Amino acid sequence: DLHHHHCVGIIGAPFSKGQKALCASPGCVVKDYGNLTFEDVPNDEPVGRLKTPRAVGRASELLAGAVQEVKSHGNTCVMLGGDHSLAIGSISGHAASRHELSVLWVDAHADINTPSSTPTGNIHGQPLSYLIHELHSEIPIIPNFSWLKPCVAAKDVVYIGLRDVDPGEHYTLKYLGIKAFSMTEVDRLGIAKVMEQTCDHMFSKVKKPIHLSFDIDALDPSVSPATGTPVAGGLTYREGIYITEHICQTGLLSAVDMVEVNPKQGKTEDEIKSTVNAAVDLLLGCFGRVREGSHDPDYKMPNP
Ligand code: 4U7
Ligand code: MN
Ligand code: MN
Ligand code: MN
Repeated sequence: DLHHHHCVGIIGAPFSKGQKALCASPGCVVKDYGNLTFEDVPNDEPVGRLKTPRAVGRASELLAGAVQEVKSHGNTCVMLGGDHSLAIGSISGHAASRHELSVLWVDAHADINTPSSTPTGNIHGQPLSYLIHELHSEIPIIPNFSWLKPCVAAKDVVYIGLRDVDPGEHYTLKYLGIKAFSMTEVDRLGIAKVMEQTCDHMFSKVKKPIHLSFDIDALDPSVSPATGTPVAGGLTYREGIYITEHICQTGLLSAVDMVEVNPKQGKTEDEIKSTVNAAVDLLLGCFGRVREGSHDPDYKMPNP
């Protein structure tokens, strides 16, 4: 059955309580797994500083199951968010089917606050602290999170695009020695060297499947303004596309999150269009669209 071989499975995850996108058809088979429905969780009072923890825990568990299903069919998984707290579910579900993963986190933010270091209480600024083994002792018992187990090693995480990192996050990055290419490194090295070094780091031992978690706010707000926490000085459209083309060429891309695309944050129709367009083009880059163009092996020139 066509739909169960080498195809891309798309899950819509319109969830925004840890703080929607559309897709054009790329040159591969796409199976739409539909949108998940997230029910409201009543009486979702803060736990410590965490806002709406029960809703986030429930949504993440549901998404983890959906991602696991897509992976069990052998498909590459695309999750369209929704906010970045969804990566808790997406990466957990991916890891459940694939053992060891490399995680490439493309974001203006490090999203590695712990429930105690968070300045805002928003869980979309914390997903990596729930997922990384080395941070396990920082995570308290939280309602609706009991299903969750850390599943990623600190050495298997690489960041690109950082430019708004909180003190507690910076401490954690240094303490755990996590590989990070902030915008300073992108400026210094250029995106081609950044991607070379990213892959050197990810493939230093064995070739693990790649989980690409792409927060649209990694791009400059002039390109993708329709997002909740824009930060000046981001990646250009071209640098973003280069990242996806390079990751596609490794042949190891196994799951993608495209998150923090939020049409409600667009001030004009053009702002929304530009943001959604960028997200679509990044996904097409992930699945083989190349800027030099391409043609099928059996392509015939039309008769003159
Ligand atoms: B996103 C922040 F304090 N660090 O923790 C926090 F600046 O998924 C922002 O990357 C988090 O968009 C941004 O709330 C989360 C804040
Ligand atoms: Mn971000
Ligand atoms: Mn993020
Ligand atoms: Mn954001």
